[in-house]
Amino acid sequence: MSMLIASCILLAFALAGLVLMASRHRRTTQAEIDARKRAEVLEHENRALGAKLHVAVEEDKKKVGWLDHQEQEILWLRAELEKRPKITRKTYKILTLGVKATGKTSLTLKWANPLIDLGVLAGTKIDRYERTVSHVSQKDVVIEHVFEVGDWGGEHIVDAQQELIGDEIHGLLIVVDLGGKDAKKVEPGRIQEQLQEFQSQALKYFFGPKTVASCKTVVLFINKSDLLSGTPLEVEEQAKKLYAPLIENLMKYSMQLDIRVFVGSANFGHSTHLLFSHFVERILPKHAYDSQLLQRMVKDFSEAPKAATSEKTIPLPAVSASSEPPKLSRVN
Ligand SMILES: Nc1nc2c(ncn2[C@@H]2O[C@H](COP(=O)(O)OP(=O)(O)OP(=O)(O)O)[C@@H](O)[C@H]2O)c(=O)[nH]1
Ligand SMILES: [Mg+2]
Repeated sequence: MSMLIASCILLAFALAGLVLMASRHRRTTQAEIDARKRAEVLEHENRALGAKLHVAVEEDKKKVGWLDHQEQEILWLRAELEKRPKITRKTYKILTLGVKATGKTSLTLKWANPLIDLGVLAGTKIDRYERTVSHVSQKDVVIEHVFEVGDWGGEHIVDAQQELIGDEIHGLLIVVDLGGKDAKKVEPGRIQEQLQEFQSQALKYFFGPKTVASCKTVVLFINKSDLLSGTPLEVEEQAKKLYAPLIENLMKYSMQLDIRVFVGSANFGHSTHLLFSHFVERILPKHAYDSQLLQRMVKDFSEAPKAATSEKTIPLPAVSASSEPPKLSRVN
């Protein structure tokens, strides 16, 4: 009996062992399957990453090649720039002054850029404009010759005088008129006012030693000639007669300074283009002409009315050089 019980117990133990082993075997197999699956997934991911890495490496190579190319191009451009002539600027200063609303701004804009549409102009304090006049090559340097025009408002005539006295200026444009802002006819009272403003004591103050030394030309522009009637020659005569005392006072300086009188109209563009040619002729050294400027000057002189060109003109130089069209730009 006890033998039987012992055998049963042994059998039970053996059975339990077998069940345990079977269960362990099953778990091991499942883990193996899972591990294999994970390995497969990882292998797949690895292949995908490998492909991506390959693309990235190829792109990197391309970028390195592109950067190399860019660097080559930069070096080439730098070398080209080095070969190009350097540009330096030579500036000539022209000052515009006169009492309020004589048409200084209208005139400045017109002579510096004849195609401008004047529109409505507000009173000025000071405006500065730059106009490129010519480009001339000298060895490996291109010199850009520029007119810098200072347009002082009539209310700031004292500041304008200060600049005239203190700075080196190359041209002076005094603008007087024949009538006020919206005048329909000549206004003698206004002319008297301006004759007073530029009486001989004041001119003495204007034409100090510094001005005499640096200023190449003084232009008196009698503006608003459209308020007079008659032929251009008659209008010029009448306007000059009205401003005879001022012209006489100015002419006292004609031994030291080049003095020129123009009669015209900023609004109608009468005589305005002559100002440019005149300033070029008087201010710009002859070696500073380029072919385009020369052409323009020849054209202006051939078109100029007889009265305006009756005075002796300086012969134009024969220069050949290329240049861009003149530009007018407002400074600041
Ligand atoms: N009839 C006539 N009017 C002109 C002429 N030129 C300018 N004007 C007028 O005069 C007024 C003043 O012109 P501006 O060019 O502003 O004069 P300005 O001398 O610059 O004036 P401020 O800067 O205030 O000293 C404007 O109403 C112009 O239309 C002209 O040739 N004929
Ligand atoms: Mg003005």
